[in-house]
Amino acid sequence: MENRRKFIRKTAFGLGAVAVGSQTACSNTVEPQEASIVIGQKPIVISTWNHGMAANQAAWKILEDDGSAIDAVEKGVMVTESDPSSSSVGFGGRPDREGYVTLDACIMNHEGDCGAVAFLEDIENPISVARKVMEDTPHVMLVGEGARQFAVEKGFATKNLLTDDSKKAWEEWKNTENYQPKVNSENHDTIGMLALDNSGNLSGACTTSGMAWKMRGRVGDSPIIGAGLFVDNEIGAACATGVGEAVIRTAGSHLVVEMMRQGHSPTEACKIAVDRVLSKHKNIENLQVGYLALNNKGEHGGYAVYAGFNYALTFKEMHKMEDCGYQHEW
Ligand code: SD4
Repeated sequence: MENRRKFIRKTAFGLGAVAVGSQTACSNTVEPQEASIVIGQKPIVISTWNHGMAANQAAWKILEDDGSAIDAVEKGVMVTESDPSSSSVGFGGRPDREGYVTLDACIMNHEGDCGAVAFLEDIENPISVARKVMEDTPHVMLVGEGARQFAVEKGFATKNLLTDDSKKAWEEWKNTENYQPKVNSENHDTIGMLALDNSGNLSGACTTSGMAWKMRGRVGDSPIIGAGLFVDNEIGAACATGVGEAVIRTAGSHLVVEMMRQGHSPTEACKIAVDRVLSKHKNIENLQVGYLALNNKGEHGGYAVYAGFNYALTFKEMHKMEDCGYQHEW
C-alpha cells in the first residue's frame, strides 16, 4: 500500500509542470496546468486513472473511424472490465467481505438515454448489460439476481469473476482486518469514461467492482445516473471515482454538469463539486473523490479531494496521462 501511495504522489508531480498552487493552513490547493485542458478537440475520449490508457485506445479505434461515442465508451471500458490485473473493475475485481465479486455499471448517451446494473454477479462485462437495459427495456436500472437473469436471457455467458489473486488478497484481508470494509485510495479505482464523437455527440460509461471488502449488497455511486455519471449533450458530461457514498450524497456528476451549464470550465466545475463534498463531510480522512468532465466543445478537466488523481486523455495524435488539481495532500 505504501508503495502505491508513493507511486500516486510521484505521478501527481511527475508529468510536467503541474503543481502551481496556493497554500492555506488546512489545504494545499493545486491547480492543473491550464494550457492542456482548455483546448477543445473532437473526437476525444478521457477516462479515469492509468487503466484508462488501454481503455482509451479501444475507444479511440471507434472514434477515429467516425464511430459513435456510445460505442466508444462501451468498448473502451470493457477492456478494463475484462483485464484480470485490474483489481477494482470487472473480472479480477476485489470481492465483498463475504468473498463475492459484485459489479456496478452505468452508461448514458447524447439523448439522455441511460441504463445501469448494480450488485451484478458472474458477468464479465456489466457495461454491456447496462447498455442492454438502456436499449431493450423501459427501465433504467436492474439489480442483483434480476440483473443477472436479464443478462443470461440476453446471451451473456456466466463466469467466476473471483481470480486466484483476488481470493488470496481477500483471505489475507480476513486474517488481518477486523472484518470491516475499508475505504482508502488503494482499494477503489473505478473506470469512468467520457467521449465526444465526430458528430458532436457525448456519451459516458462508468463501471466498478466497488469498494474492496464492502458489505454484501452495498452499491456505490458508479451505477447511479447523476452520481457516478451524467451526460447532457447541450452542455457536457461528467463521471466520478472514489468514495461512492460521498458522491451520492452530493449528486456529484450532475452537479459538475450543472456547474458547466452555469459557465464554468470543466476543471472549475469539478473543483466546485469537490468543494461540495468537503463542505458536507466533517471527517475527510481517506475521503478521496475525483471528478472528470468533458464539455461539448471538447474541453476537459478533472479535480480531486486528494493528490494523485489522473486521467487518460486521447485525441488526434495525443495519448497521455493528465494530472488533476486537488485540495489536499495525503
Ligand atoms: C464506489 N466509486 O463503489 C466507487 C469506487 C471507486 O475509485 O470509484 N473507486 O464507491
